[in-house]
Amino acid sequence: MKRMLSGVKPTGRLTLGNYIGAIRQFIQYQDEYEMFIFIANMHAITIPCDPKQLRQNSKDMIALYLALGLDPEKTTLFLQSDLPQHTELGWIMTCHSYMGELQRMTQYKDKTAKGEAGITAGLFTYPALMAADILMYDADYVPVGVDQKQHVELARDLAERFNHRYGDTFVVPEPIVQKVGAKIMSLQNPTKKMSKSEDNPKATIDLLDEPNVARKKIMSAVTDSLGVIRYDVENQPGIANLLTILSALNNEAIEGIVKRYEGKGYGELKKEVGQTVFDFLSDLQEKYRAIIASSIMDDALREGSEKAGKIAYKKVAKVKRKLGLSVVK
Ligand code: ATP
Ligand code: LTN
Repeated sequence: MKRMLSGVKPTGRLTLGNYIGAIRQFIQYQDEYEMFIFIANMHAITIPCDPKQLRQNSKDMIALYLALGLDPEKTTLFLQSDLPQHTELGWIMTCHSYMGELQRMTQYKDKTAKGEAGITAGLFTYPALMAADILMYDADYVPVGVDQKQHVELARDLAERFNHRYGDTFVVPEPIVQKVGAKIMSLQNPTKKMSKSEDNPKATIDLLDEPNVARKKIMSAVTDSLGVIRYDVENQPGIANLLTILSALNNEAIEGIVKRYEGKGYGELKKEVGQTVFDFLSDLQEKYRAIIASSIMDDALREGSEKAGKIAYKKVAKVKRKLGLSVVK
């Protein structure tokens, strides 16, 4: 079975966009691949973080992943900071990355270009840590958003460089960039992506939003004045967005929904989308609360870090041997 790995940064609350665009696919992939999913909290601290918030975000993320259907029997789930091998291999990767390579990484480049103050050295070297996260587990595939593709490519280069210098050590990973198609847009500006770092709370549906509040957000979503229900992203992005959400949550083809709404008004469509989101969140949050109240999360993390830890321990030992860092055989 091929291996797949992905990390999620606990830097905010998960949105309906994150679920429909990414998490839903992870959950499908766990049947096809040997999956590793970890909370990339060592990456989160590359920018200032409130400790309480970081802890809460990490917990919520794990509980939500489990509530959404990530199965710890199939997926190895762990917290990056629980395994010191990540930072150990991260340092080794830093020592094999060139300044020029890291300077070309867009995330760092954009921030420096904007003249942002307080950029840490961690933000600069973070792609080397990400390469370590991936190479540690010999991942064949790494599903990421477009913005992260460049980092997976660095991991490929580092794997090849290391294998070439010291002999076969790492699997060269391949990025899998999610097909757009289910891109969920802001409810207030439907030409912009729904994003967890959005300031206007009315634009975004958090997976932990009170279901009634979420319903209201749908009811007040920005649409248009054309008055016809069609899937037309160009001219009716708000309606197209509502249709996409409904189609994703109900597993119903958009064409079918459009047919059902022939001759009907926006109010009716919003009512159904609102109710669907309400039901989805109510069910999800019930599961989330049960998970928070149980020991499921602790058990999943313990088992996950035990399994990942064994692989990580072996990999780092091998790398140290190759580098001449270990003296005893
Ligand atoms: P930020 O606001 O910090 O950029 P984000 O909400 O855009 O965060 P990311 O952490 O960058 O989310 O992305 C996590 C995953 O969720 C990625 O695979 C990304 O493609 C997907 N994703 C994020 N927002 C959406 C969206 N609105 N529609 C579809 N997929 C999304
Ligand atoms: N950098 C990624 C999170 C991340 C990751 C990884 C993703 C850290 N390590 C390894 C895939 C594989 C982000 O900011 N979303």
